[in-house]
Amino acid sequence: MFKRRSTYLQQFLWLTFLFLACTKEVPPPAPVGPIPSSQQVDWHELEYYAFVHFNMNTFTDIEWGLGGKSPELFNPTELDTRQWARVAKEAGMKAIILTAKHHDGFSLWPSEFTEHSVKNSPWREGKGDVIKELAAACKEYGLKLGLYLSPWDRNHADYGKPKYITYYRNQLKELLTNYGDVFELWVDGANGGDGYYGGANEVRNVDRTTYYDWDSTFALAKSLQPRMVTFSDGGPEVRWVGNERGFANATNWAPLRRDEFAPGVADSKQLGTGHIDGTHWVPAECDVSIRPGWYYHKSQDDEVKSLEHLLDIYYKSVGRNANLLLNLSVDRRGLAHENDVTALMELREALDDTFANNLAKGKTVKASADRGKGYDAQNVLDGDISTYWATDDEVLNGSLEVDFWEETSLNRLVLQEYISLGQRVKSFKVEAMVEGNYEVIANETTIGYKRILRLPDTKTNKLRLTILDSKACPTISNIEVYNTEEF
Ligand code: FUL
Repeated sequence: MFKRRSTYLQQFLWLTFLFLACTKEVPPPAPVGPIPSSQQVDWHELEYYAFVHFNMNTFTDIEWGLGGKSPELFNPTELDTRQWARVAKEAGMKAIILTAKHHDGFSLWPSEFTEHSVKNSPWREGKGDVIKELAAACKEYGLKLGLYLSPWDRNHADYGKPKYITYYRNQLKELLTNYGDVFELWVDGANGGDGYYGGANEVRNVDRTTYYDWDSTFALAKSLQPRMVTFSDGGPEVRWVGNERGFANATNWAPLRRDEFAPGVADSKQLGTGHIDGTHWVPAECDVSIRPGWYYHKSQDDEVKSLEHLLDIYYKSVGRNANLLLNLSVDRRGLAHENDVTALMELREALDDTFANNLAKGKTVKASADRGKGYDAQNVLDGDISTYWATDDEVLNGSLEVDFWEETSLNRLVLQEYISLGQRVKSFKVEAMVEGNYEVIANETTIGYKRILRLPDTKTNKLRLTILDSKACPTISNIEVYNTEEF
């Protein structure tokens, strides 16, 4: 009798222990390295958006205006920012960044601080405001608005003197106060050289690291738009990818040793990869034009990038932990050109086809180990990037095996890390089960917010992702698998 009681007691204790072990809250992994701000997390999720180069250069047929052209030349005949927004929306883009002022200094809004603007142009009899129209169109189509304000101003008489900084900041204040929410401020690296400069027609150079006092200028911008991110060669919040081809490197860290850079002072080779030991979260943005030039030139109407080229750009930007800022060269009518629109829609269709049917959805996934309750493998297939698989703190590698239950053809793999805890994975491999054995089909380095792999055409019933090395325990939030006949 006594023996029996003790068995019941033992069983009760054992079950209680198991219950507690299974339901006990496991603390999340500690963050590692720099982590993104919530604005930066939102920025990552935009992934793909439009650049629009449209300004005085559109009417003079050049890329870099010297700054001395008359505002009379700015005269679009059918300017329709709603068309830009409709095109961007239908292309699956999430925002539009417009050249409010390029290096020639012409301002697309009636700035109080210069005569070199739309207010002295024949367009809308000098009463127009392109930024205001675009802000309204973006709102109507549910897109975010971003603005490019060139620090270099080849029109302004004071460029190169301390007074110009006040002018630049006054213009910044106008743009960031009068047009509602701005999601990104785009600061170009081109600074100084020859120009009109109020009629002086000379060469003016500035010290790129000190002239603009960027710390204060960016602080002012952020005080006016706290949810906005600031872009320049080396950040502070979003960095240039180091080329204008639209390609990030396969190894791409969001962290950057930011203090080694300034707008216009950048070793572009480092920007495509970032730094494994980066001190700040400064993810890369890939800016590239759909045509050879940034501005519209009729002579380039037949040089719009092919679908194959655009897809390659997509995989080497969005697919490599960077955002894609694809430029449309709005023409002299003030419309996105038909050839650009056709190319964009082809790209959209190809992406929709490719990523329509996630073959891993609803399937099972097994991990080599997990951290406990809340961090199990199935989190990577739940379609929710706020849940993730993680291992114990001291486990820096591990694998996830997706079981398709049947032979499945595949050639695309999407992977995501839970970046709010930092970018961790240093290297990984992908294997497919072929005739009972695993065969390596990819050997790669970083993942980050998103990595998309173009895998060889593979037929398999199981796919295994193995994290080989990581800065700290891996945190994988998403796995998707596709099969496509597109490039
Ligand atoms: C460059 C500029 O000089 C080009 O004109 C263009 O605006 C491009 C996006 O950035 O640095």
